[in-house]
Amino acid sequence: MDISSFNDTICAPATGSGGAIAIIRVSGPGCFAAVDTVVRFRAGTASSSEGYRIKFGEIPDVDEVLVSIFRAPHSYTGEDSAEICCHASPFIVSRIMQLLADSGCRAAGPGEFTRRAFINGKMDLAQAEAVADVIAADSAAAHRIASNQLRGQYSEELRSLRDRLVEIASLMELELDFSEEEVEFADRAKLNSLLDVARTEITRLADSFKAGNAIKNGVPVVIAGAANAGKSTLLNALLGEERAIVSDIPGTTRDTVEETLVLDGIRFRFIDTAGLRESSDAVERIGIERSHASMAKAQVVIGVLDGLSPLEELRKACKEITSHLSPAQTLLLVRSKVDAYDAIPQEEFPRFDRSYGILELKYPAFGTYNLSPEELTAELAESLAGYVTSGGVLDISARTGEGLEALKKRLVESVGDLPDAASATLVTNLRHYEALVSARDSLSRVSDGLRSGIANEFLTQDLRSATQSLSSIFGEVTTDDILGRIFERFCIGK
Ligand SMILES: Nc1nc2c(ncn2[C@@H]2O[C@H](COP(=O)(O)OP(=O)(O)OP(=O)(O)O)[C@@H](O)[C@H]2O)c(=O)[nH]1
Ligand SMILES: [Mg+2]
Repeated sequence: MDISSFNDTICAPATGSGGAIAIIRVSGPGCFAAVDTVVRFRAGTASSSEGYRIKFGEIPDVDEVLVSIFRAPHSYTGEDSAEICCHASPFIVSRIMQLLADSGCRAAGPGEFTRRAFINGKMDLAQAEAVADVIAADSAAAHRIASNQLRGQYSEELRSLRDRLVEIASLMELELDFSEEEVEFADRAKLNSLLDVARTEITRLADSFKAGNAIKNGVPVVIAGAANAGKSTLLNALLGEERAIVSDIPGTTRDTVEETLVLDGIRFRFIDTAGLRESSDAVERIGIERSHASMAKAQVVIGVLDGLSPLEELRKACKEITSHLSPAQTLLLVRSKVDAYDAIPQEEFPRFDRSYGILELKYPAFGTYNLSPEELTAELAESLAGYVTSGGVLDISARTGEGLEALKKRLVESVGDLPDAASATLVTNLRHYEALVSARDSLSRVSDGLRSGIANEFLTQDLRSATQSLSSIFGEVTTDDILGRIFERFCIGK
């Protein structure tokens, strides 16, 4: 039985470049006819073969191949499908693709196989998205979350939550139908407690996004600060490689530079940014705008204060950094280049000498060196617009490595305890997170409305929109537009 709702046949290489063997996937109603035109089988044909068979054949002048046969609906897409296994030469792969095209197949776009699997009911939308996550997973925890989602455990949990909301909605709607007779079917107290339970659960799921996203994509840590403060040098020192260009010319970094590093089992995504300063250079200004955008998306911002700049400059830098932060973000302030202090002759530069008027003329940054990290923290408090830098300003030297272990420790602490990916259901997908937040907001309106006695017809609308938000996660309500956006991010052949 062909359950497919598509009438064309698609093909695509399913393996990337490199390796010894390549697989070309074919799916759709014309699949077996096309394969039979292209491949000369040793015995029989694809069209007459049973499903779950592997057949040996030859594509004249191209290659010897093995073809796996899947009959609808028992295939990934739910359609008649075949996988042609050949040698991985780019020439052979493109020649086979050409021959399939000549036999009526169309080259598939990104994610088209999975899109068909979803439309043909082989998996729900959350599972389809998990396919891409399983492929992209590069840590055990990320793999575990994606696998749970692919197996449908995640959808199950959301579906039962959605069903509970449907039940509440039907209780309220029933009451609505009989409103003329002033019948109150739903016990208000019971409704309230049902709503509270659902809202708590949705809030827990929405809140898990921070941890889920940290596991899947890494915790975004932006290194920000004034030009020449030592940001790129710090990135290189953390990574242990010369990733970003470093120079003594302010404005060296123009674009954001990104690299990941696993600390204590947690993946961090470090983003080095262009130094924050007034600039007349158009390209640098674009870079600085990107710095602002990165800072807005960061979970943690490492504010680098140039240890060789006067205190006034550091105050300005703090103001500049905090003006781009929101309360949910963590700020870690570091004073850079402290190795340079040691190079200063003690007799000329007594570190805690408070009568430094003359020295400041000679060394403009003396006011900065002169302060211990605690004193510096206190001096900067006013410029931080209420932000606290946990543990105070940390002295570091990217050159000697001083303070870097302490900085790493603070980074790990700032993330807190990540829930165990094996036991908790974690949300890792931004689309799901947004749907959950919208469901939670709708439910809050319902709860408030119930308490203040708003008419049921207004409340049921909000309840319905909460239900729809949840359903959109596993794709029971969806649009072509949403599907387009989800599947365009897939690789071709999946
Ligand atoms: N002594 C010393 N010098 C450093 C240290 N870190 C950076 N520098 C120097 O400071 C200068 C600027 O360093 P960068 O890392 O390029 O500074 P940046 O903040 O990325 O600068 P922009 O990209 O221009 O904003 C270079 O000459 C570095 O060698 C350090 O820990 N100790
Ligand atoms: Mg730089």
